[in-house]
Amino acid sequence: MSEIKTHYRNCNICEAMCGLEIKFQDKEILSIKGDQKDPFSKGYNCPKATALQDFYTDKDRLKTPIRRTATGWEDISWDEAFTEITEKFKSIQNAHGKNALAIYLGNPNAHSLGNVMLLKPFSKSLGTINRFSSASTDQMPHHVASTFMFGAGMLIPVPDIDRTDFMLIIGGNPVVSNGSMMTAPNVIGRMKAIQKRGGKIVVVDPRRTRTAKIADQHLFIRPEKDALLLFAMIHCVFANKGVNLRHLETMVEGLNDLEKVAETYSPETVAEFVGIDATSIRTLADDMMAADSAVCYSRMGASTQTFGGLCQWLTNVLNIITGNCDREGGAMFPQPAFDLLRNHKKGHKTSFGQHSTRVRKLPFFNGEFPVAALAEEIQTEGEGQLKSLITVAGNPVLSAPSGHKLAQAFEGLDYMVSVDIYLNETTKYANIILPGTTGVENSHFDIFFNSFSVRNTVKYSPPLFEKEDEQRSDWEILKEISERMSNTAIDDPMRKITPEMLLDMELKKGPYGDQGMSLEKLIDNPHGIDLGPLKPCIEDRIKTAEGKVYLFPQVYMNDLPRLNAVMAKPARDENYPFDLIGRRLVKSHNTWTQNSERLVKGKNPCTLEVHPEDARTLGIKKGQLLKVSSIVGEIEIEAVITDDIQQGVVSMPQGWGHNQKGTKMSVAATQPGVSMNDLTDANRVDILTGNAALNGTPVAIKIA
Ligand SMILES: Nc1nc2c(c(=O)[nH]1)N[C@H]1C(S)=C(S)[C@@H](COP(=O)(O)OP(=O)(O)OC[C@H]3O[C@@H](n4cnc5c(=O)[nH]c(N)nc54)[C@H](O)[C@@H]3O)O[C@H]1N2
Ligand SMILES: Nc1nc2c(c(=O)[nH]1)N[C@H]1C(S)=C(S)[C@@H](COP(=O)(O)OP(=O)(O)OC[C@H]3O[C@@H](n4cnc5c(=O)[nH]c(N)nc54)[C@H](O)[C@@H]3O)O[C@H]1N2
Ligand code: SF4
Ligand SMILES: [Mo]
Repeated sequence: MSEIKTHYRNCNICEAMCGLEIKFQDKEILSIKGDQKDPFSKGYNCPKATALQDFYTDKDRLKTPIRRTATGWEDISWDEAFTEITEKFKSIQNAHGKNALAIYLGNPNAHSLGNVMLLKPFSKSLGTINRFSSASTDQMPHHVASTFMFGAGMLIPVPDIDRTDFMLIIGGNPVVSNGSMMTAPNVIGRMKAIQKRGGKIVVVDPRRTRTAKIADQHLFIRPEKDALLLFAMIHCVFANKGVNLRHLETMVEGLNDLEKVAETYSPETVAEFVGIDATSIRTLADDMMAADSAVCYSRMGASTQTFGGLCQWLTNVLNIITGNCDREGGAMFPQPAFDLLRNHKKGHKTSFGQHSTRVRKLPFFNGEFPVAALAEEIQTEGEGQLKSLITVAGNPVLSAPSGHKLAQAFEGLDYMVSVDIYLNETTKYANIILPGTTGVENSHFDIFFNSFSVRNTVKYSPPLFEKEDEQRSDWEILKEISERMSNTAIDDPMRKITPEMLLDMELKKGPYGDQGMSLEKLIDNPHGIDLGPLKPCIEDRIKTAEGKVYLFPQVYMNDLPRLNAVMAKPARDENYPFDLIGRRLVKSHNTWTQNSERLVKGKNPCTLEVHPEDARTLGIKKGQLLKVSSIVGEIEIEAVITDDIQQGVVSMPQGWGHNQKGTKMSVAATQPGVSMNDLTDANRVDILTGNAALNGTPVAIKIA
């Protein structure tokens, strides 16, 4: 046995970028703890970090390619796999056109240096317009709002949580999720610090979440009514002469138009629909205006709903007109060392809506179509029908709306490939699975999450363990497919390029390049480097043609009749009288971490929360099995009775349902749960952005 050594790296499971200290001996991990010397996370980590070890040692994890045959899966060599895949892809594209091949990219791609670097050339080499990703079940409305208001989808304002005096959290549960579109390790500590310095936190959520329990105030809201609440708050700001644009005075366009429209959304007009009384709405607006600095932060609950687009726009509007955009304690723009906007020209025309999906006409944006349209694009015959698919680090059968229907669509594909570490609910439909290395076997750099971070920091993590001979990294897999699909010459210099080479170049050309930023510098600083608090920088960072901030882009104006129609409709669907919303759990991450014994052990967490009054009306007892049905499907799930959930609303976790035949996740199968996305309806989308409306799904409940 050799000596015990220490390795430092960032955890790449969620967006928080916690620094970890890993003790190891030979190829065995002895302990995983928070790295006290990480300047950003300062020793914080959540229970999922220790499971990095479990993913590494997982017996179910695939390490070499496998191929589906009539009698089961067989191991094949990498060369055989790549040869078959490229032959099949090419012949399908020859027969049905380039666009007959689709790509689906899942969430872990965003958490991988190599994948982020390779995805562009990879997509290009496949030559198809049909790319889909988990972003359209997540944060698409944020990017659309930034595109139209600030000129670039990746120019996302994030809450300056460490300096704010007032934080309004709408549809986010960062105490459990550890923050999203807000990279902030130890969010609980940062929230408590707001309160310690005399500030206030208000949570708006149909569920009394752990975040709501820590906050100073919690307001229950009816699902999908956030746009009305935000409009009413904006109404109050105008009515109270509270508009204060500060240094954005000369940049902001559209204020008068906005004022006129906001006039119609008084707190009294919207209160009944929102489920929050007019006085509370007025007080909320007053509190935000009165605070020395304030920020409204809205997340998943406000994005994955039928008005996600309007919600993210109105959130930005509220921050701007209260003088809290690009200002300390407000919503600020990070300045990462790897600047994704380095080559983004001012006034660059957005791809939003340049194309639309064949069947339902949902909008193209940022190089992709909404995943809510994937099943129909596979199943609807005719010119442009999808015949083949490659998924990379994604599990849409469990993660996308109407996932069970997507599974049926996958069954009908001519050929499917998955780049994934597990044989799971999605990859079981593939003809070939190509497993990459993961977690501690990879080098890491957070390209995306530094762009959403509440503090500018930078860190590079080398691999902890060398990969085994038979293994390949995800990026090597993507690169090989790209080279074979585009017939790259053997002596082409591009073949030699590695993610590290590109990273080093970006760091040197980036905003800290003149201060000596480079990969070498990061290797010399294994705990990471602090680049300081966020700074006002909108004049330098804005990407609109004239350097203006557009407060009221036409796309949002066009969407208002849809919002107004909500106030003319009965609140409840008689057949499906409950609103289903999702919930995240401390010990699971989306659909894929449930194969870690220490994360899943204990009581079944996949339960339906029901309000005591609703339980009484329906005669439901604690622990009883319920049948929950929606327009697209039905599941059976155990009841939990709690007044943490609003009356008329029920909540269940997302990412479960690991009980399917033909999968190989033996630990997950012992605690399978059921899939929320067997109930969510792919036809319920935010029409503006194409984002899936996962929250607010109308459901019926009865005792099973
Ligand atoms: N109802 C409902 N649905 C939701 C949500 C919700 O709140 N409610 N949330 C949505 C959100 S925010 C998201 S981001 C999506 C996520 O949607 P997806 O990205 O489709 O789902 P994940 O569970 O993240 O899938 C990750 C996949 O990557 C594989 N994997 C893990 N690590 C690696 C790796 O290093 N390399 C490779 N190649 N594969 C790897 C896993 O085995 C798994 O198959 O789900 C969405 N779906
Ligand atoms: N432990 C853990 N952490 C995670 C993940 C995980 O699966 N597990 N997933 C990661 C991913 S991919 C993401 S994108 C982030 C998401 O991070 P968050 O957005 O913080 O996480 P959610 O728990 O989805 O929070 C959504 C909240 O919106 C509420 N909600 C539902 N519908 C509505 C509505 O109509 N209006 C309002 N106002 N609220 C509503 C829900 O009750 C919930 O509290 O979390 C990340 N972190
Ligand atoms: S909060 Fe996120 S980044 Fe931090 S240890 Fe947990 S999973 Fe990893
Ligand atoms: Mo996500």
